[in-house]
Amino acid sequence: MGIVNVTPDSFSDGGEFLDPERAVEHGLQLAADGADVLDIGGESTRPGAAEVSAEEELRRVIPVIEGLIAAGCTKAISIDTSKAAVAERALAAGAVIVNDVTALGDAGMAGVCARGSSSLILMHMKGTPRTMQEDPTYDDVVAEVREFLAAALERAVDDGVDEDRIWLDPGIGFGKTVEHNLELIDRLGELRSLGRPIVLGASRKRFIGTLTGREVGDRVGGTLAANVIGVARGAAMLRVHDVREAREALDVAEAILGTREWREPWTAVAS
Ligand code: PMM
Repeated sequence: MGIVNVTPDSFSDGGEFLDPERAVEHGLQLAADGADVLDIGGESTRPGAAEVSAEEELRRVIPVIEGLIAAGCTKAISIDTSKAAVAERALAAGAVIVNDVTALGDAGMAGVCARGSSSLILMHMKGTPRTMQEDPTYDDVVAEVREFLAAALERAVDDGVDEDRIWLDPGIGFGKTVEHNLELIDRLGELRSLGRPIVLGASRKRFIGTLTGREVGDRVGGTLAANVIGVARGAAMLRVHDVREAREALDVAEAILGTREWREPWTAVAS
């Protein structure tokens, strides 16, 4: 999953692709680089980020979705939003996946996904982007994240979302210390027992900067290590900025580790 952030303030690429034409161009490049999915986001979720209105989010993302489709993009388009109204319009414009970092924080979200027959990514976050990095604590981070995702999965299914279309994400960096992030990646396999494929979003995140001393645009080496270990522990999709490098690392990792066990259901959803 390649990231297209249409925001002025995302932590790693804020402001770079605010112009729809540049965002479309970037998305097409990520597709050419080997992304299966393009994740279009109009609201930054970095720690401390301010909220954005639905109107502003729509103004940012809809032209990009429409532009990608008009340009002949055949990759699955994902809308990174926590607002049901934005998801609904994005699905109508051609998106097929809703990436909800609040895991149904908006009560209308599951209904929109059910009606639109979209896939749905449910992510764990402790608190809100404004508060999440204020001393997050857990007894057992993996157990708590697992419990949260199990409850979100149940709610989504109760609200009519097809269980086969749901993906789960531990939310690296969302209310977690460096140690929490490392433990979640190392014990990612424990989330597999929920029976749904796992998405991992570690790309360029702060814990990688802490460990390597690198600035945000210079974290591809650390990102690849996190992603390859994530795949070895059972991640089925990687949300990344640097698609070409991730694809190459995955090709080699998968050649070593064997078959792409979760790829089949994904292909069925995307086509
Ligand atoms: N991280 C960010 C935004 N959206 N969605 C999912 N499913 N998982 C993530 O880890 C995730 C996300 C923040 O990163 P960005 O500002 O680079 O988009």
